[in-house]
Amino acid sequence: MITASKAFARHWLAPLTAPARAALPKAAAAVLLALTSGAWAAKPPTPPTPPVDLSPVPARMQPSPLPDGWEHGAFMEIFVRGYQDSDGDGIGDLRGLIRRLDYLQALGVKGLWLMPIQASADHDHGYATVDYRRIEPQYGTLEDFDTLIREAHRRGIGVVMDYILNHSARQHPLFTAAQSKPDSPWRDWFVWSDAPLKDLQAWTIFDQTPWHLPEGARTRSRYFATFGQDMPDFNMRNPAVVRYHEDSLRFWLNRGLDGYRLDAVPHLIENNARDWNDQPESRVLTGAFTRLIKSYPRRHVVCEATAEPTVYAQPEICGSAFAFGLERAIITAAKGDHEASEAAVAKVASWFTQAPLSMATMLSNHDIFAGQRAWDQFGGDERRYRLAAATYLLLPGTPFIYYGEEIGQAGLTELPGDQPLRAPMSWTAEGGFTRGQPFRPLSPNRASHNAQAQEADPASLLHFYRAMLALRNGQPSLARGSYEAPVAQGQVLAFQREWQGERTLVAINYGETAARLALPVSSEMVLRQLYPAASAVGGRTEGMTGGMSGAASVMSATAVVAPAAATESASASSSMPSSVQADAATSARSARASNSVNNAQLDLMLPPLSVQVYRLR
Ligand SMILES: [Ca+2]
Ligand SMILES: [Ca+2]
Repeated sequence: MITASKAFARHWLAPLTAPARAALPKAAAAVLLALTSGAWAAKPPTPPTPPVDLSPVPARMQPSPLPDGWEHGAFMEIFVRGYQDSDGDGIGDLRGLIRRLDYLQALGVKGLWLMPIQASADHDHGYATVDYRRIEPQYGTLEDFDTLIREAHRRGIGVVMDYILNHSARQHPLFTAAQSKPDSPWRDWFVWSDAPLKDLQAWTIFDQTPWHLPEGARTRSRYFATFGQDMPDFNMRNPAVVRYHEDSLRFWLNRGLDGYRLDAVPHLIENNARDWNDQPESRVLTGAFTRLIKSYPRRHVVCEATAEPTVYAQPEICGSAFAFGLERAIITAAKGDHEASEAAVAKVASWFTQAPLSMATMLSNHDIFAGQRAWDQFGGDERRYRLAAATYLLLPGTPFIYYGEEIGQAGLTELPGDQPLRAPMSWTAEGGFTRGQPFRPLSPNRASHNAQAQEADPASLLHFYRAMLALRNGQPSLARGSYEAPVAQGQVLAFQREWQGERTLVAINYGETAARLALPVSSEMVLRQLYPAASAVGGRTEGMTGGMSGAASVMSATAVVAPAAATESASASSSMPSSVQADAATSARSARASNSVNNAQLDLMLPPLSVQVYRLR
């Protein structure tokens, strides 16, 4: 256990790494030595004043107001700058986000991932941090943050935020100090080399050298920056740097934050020009940060680890990591281009037979390497869009919806890099994001695809997302259950989920033609249709599949099952044969479409481009 006084000494000594210590007058060194050994007779020397708050932050733990397992609910990834402006300056902010919490609650999300909200230098994505303990002034204040946490919790929603361990902004005051004076106490907080550039040529990261001369450099020392010269890497081998991050992580946890999305963790520590990605040291260090965060009750950690996501999802490293690669397979499966789709269906079906069920899933995010916005990838084909959404929202993993995805928001065109992915959220046909001039153009399809219009239309994409989240929130097996009996049959995917005796079956047909799926099941099984809503049986098929049924697919989607009372009695008596009846609702085009259970075989008829979900028991 670290006492306050020892922590103080440790803290002030920490920045004084070898070269700095050597430069200390002997007397001062003696005093410092006395401090570390716990002798407090001498007065502490006046330490250099840090240009930013580096004070230790002891843990202050409170019980979490969130329910057990909250992190298995769906999250929304939110770019605060682009979500809702509250004061007319054209920039989204925390007060604006607070105003939209009711919308998020009604959608059924259980968690928010906020892209960086700490003070940053880039004035866009926020990954160039200048102060780890201050809210980005354009987004609001600490008080706004506290209100956001309180109001989110009141709605049963947890909040995790981005934390950038690997690097700061070039404008971070510690880096500014470090680059201006080689004898700065913070010089060793970053990574330097005095070697001539020709000796550093072996280093190439993302097709460029990671070694950069500081601005106005008077020496030949270069700093190391994995993600370009604007974001210098911290020296994560320096214990003082690690402590600073630990304290800063606790700073937000103490205020009630529910966890972190840890950015770029395979890049924490580099060994040499060849061994710089995903080094064992980075895994160990990431695991230590995760343990700190999870020492607080019910906190969640999700890592961005493109190198080996399944490894980083292991409990000893992050517990969860984004399942990069799965999003492409899901979108390819849903696009339906025959051969590619079949191979992709097989890949999707087998994914969670290999990967930890705790992984984080998505269709796309704020980075262009993860693909365009889903709307653009599907060229506006909403039927296929829905199949992709259903797939990742019903598979294992914690799904992360990218803001605007639930209304089919289109990306921008003709902007560089990944800016097209981060337009303001389309709240109304006019935009509804700001009463001022938005910081970036609005989405081109906002007239038809905005939250207000879709709220009013029960057949909209927004209502489809709500229906999928209602399934997850109503059936624990879909949120946190096992992954069993995966089937990839041509363009049909089926799988089962089980949690504490509740078993669900999901079947998705990505093909343009109806498909029959025969599944072996227990002879005592009782089947209850959860989606499309059983109440729609016998009604028009349009709408039953959430609007996916076009004219070509007017064919019965019905399954069907004994009435609830018969269902109960059947399950109560194992000697009775399954009572599931194929009460085939028929359509003009197909009188044969029906689902049935016979002799331990379940026959499902799947209309084209459809999703069916059943409860089995
Ligand atoms: Ca604003
Ligand atoms: Ca690094």
